Amino acid sequence: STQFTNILTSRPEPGVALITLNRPKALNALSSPLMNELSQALKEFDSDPQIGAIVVTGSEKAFAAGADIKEMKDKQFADVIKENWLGNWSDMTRIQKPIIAAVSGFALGGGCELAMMCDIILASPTAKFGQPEIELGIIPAGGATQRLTHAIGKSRAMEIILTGRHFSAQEAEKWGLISRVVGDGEGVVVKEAVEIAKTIAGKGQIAVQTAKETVNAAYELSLAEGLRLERRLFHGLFATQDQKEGMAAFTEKRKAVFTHL
Ligand code: CO8
Repeated sequence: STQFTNILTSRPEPGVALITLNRPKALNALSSPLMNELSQALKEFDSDPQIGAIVVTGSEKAFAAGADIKEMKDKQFADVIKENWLGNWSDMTRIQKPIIAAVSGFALGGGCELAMMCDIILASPTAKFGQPEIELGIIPAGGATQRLTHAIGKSRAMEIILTGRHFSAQEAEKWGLISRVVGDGEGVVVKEAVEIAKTIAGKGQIAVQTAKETVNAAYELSLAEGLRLERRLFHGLFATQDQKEGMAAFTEKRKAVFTHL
């Protein structure tokens, strides 16, 4: 597979891909080269039939401290328009397989937004989230005004985005931004994320990807449209071998062996 310089990739368990952001000297600032590599790795794992779920993590000190400020500071309007700068950030939202963020240390600006593009967020107690863009004279641009507001509500999102203050893993858990705070330290949170990914990878991939699509539709559609999509996709799963196998295994009191067909 492809050689990367700003990220590391591995397969820690059957069915699980692990992507580690790896610019330690810049606290994993999300430079364009890093984001291009992340996009490419995500797409490769998404189309790899051996992989059922993906974990994205950083280091003990930083998940990611945001977009690369040194890269963007001298950019002009004409530059950012013509190169559609950061346009590939939304690539992550088009990945079909579940993505789990394992967050330790700083998840700021684009780093917090990257975590929010994932499907599940786990954090170690040392994680520090925030949207400090206001300190730089800009606003968030990787989705925080929308996704953070949906996740934690208007008043909290306004406070976080307008003051730029950091918030803790415990606050993130209490507010419903993350699933839960896990253990102490990067190693523990990554291990737990890999365990969840392994569990998901053991299910039928068609049902998993359909479930992800349907949950995400809750952010886009009216209730009536969302329920209709859910029902129709549910009906569609009766055309899969995995549905036949899953229900046969239940009645025969054995573990299902999904073939993703
Ligand atoms: N960009 C570039 N370099 C960075 C960044 C960054 N975001 N964050 C840290 N670094 C670098 C520092 O410059 C420093 O490098 P050097 O040693 O060469 O000076 C190194 O990382 C270590 O950083 P510090 O010395 O500052 O470490 P501290 O432990 O003292 O502080 C902090 C850690 C609090 C995380 C601090 O580094 C900080 O505040 N960083 C900036 C955080 C920030 O403002 N992030 C938001 C950036 S704006 C953004 O993300 C917009 C997203 C747009 C997305 C659009 C999608 C379409």
